[in-house]
Amino acid sequence: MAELPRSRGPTRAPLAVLGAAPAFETPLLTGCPNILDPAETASLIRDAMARRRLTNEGPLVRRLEEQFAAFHGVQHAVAVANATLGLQLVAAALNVSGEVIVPSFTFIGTVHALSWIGLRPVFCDISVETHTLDAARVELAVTRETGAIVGVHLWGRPCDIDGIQRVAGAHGVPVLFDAAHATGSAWQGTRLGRFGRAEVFSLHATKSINGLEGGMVTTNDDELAERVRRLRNFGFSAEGRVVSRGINAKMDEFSAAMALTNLAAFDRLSAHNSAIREAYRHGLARLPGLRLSENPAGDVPSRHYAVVEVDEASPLRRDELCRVLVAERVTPRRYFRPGCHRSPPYASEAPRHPLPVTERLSQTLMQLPTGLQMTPDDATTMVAVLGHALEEAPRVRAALAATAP
Ligand code: T4K
Repeated sequence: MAELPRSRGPTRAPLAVLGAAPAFETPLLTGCPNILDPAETASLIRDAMARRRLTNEGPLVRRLEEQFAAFHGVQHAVAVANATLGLQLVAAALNVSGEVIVPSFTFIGTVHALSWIGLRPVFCDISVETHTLDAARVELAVTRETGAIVGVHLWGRPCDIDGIQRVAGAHGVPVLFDAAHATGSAWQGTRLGRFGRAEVFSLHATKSINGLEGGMVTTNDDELAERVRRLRNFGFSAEGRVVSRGINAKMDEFSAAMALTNLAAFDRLSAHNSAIREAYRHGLARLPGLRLSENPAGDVPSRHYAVVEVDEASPLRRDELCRVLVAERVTPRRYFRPGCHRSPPYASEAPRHPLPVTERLSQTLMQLPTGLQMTPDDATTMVAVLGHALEEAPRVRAALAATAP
């Protein structure tokens, strides 16, 4: 961002947007990957290279599947190339057809995955407290065309699993959960992974457990797990015969190496993120109109997501605060604006059901960095910057207007 003329008057607050030096020398990114044990990861990758077993259900992928299943207390964990393909494999394995009830407030990948295989998304609103599917609204969205309900454990927060399953049970439709954000998360004291017909986790580099790219389908259903395994590998059975259609959704050994070492250090990452979140929470509590979004139903163990709610009491809007942070070399994210229903190709059709909470949250939430790239003191500095910006709101707004993006 261009430096602003200091002739606007003395800068009381040290804000880059008002011409001061940025608060951070090194950029802080929301989504910066965590690599918890680079030496062990490199050693596993060297071993894989020495074995020349690089993919197609190698030993590291199998070990990861065992450890992921044990970690989540579920019988089957099937490693896949990414969660997008994982969602498609589960939907295909369950022969889902027709319409799929899904939140609009999610990463576009949830919806693309389903529509790519011919399913028609029906967007449903979320709860303002949890940011996950509102079961009462799901009930209103069910029709004879409904082929499945896909809940998203957004920010690692468990969906209203009971409520959604009750609706699904009453109408005889399967439930799957997009657990892309939810590695390590628990619902009423039990780790996610066993709920619905299957759950699909992401091990993308930006997730709490990073496997470069990757995903994991979990289920307690033996037959479903077997079908997903087959579909993941061109329809080959364990005996090496093609017994159905299939695709290539296999995970490679390097991804498994990275995910294994990160999974082993989950508690360390959790503790680190916990301290960062505490610094955010403590600082934000003193700022008007800003607060760290919490899961009302309890803790989310990965603590990977630091989502800030910016309401009407804030003298600056969410988008203005994001620009203030960018000037300080911090990259916040406005996940998940504008809502999938407003993105092509889905925007061409008006949503069938009202989405007021989705509309509001897509304009007011801001996600801040966490992870090993930073310390709790960095979080405190970031909150101080936000506080200065709010105090100087008229000057900040004028400065931003002068450099409109
Ligand atoms: N369901 C949900 C609810 C999801 O959030 C996602 C994925 C999926 C399903 C599908 O899962 P996968 O098929 O991917 O397994 C990113 C990720 O690509 C995506 O995986 C993730 N959700 C989504 C929330 O975020 P972008 O387009 O926002 O990523 P990008 O490239 O802008 O990076 C985000 C930030 O992370 C930037 O500040 C840069 C930083 N970064 C990123 C990468 C990849 C790094 O510093 N290093 C890196 O290597 O989608």
